[in-house]
Amino acid sequence: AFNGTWKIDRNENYDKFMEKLGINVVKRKLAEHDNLKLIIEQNGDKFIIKESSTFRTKDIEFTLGVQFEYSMADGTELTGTWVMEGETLKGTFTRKDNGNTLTTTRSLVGGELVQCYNYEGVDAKRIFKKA
Ligand code: MYR
Repeated sequence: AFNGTWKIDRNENYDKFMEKLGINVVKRKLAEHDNLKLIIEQNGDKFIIKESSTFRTKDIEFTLGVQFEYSMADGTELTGTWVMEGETLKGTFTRKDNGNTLTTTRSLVGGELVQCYNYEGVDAKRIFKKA
């Protein structure tokens, strides 16, 4: 159901979330308009995600429940896992530099892909439309 090409449509509270992560204002302004595109291919428990944005292109592979590493566009490194709960993907990641937890979910709402984020009490959303 997550399979396909998803293009960012809008953000909610993303600036405040990035500020909490410690990302400076210049990078935050660029990141608000990063034209993020995700191509998601799910095969059973295995996912391949092709991420592209104004910052970079990156392929990510993970298996549900299996820990993997991910570096954010600003270089911050995370380690964590995605699991499926019902129809929702739930991710729990730890920052390698300070040990803090970043949680995220992906779900389909009215034909859109909604990714929610939480870091240190600040919530944000990024909402994608199918290309
Ligand atoms: C994936 O499934 O796409 C890879 C793993 C994603 C982990 C969580 C991503 C958090 C990104 C936060 C962006 C902060 C702004 C630079």
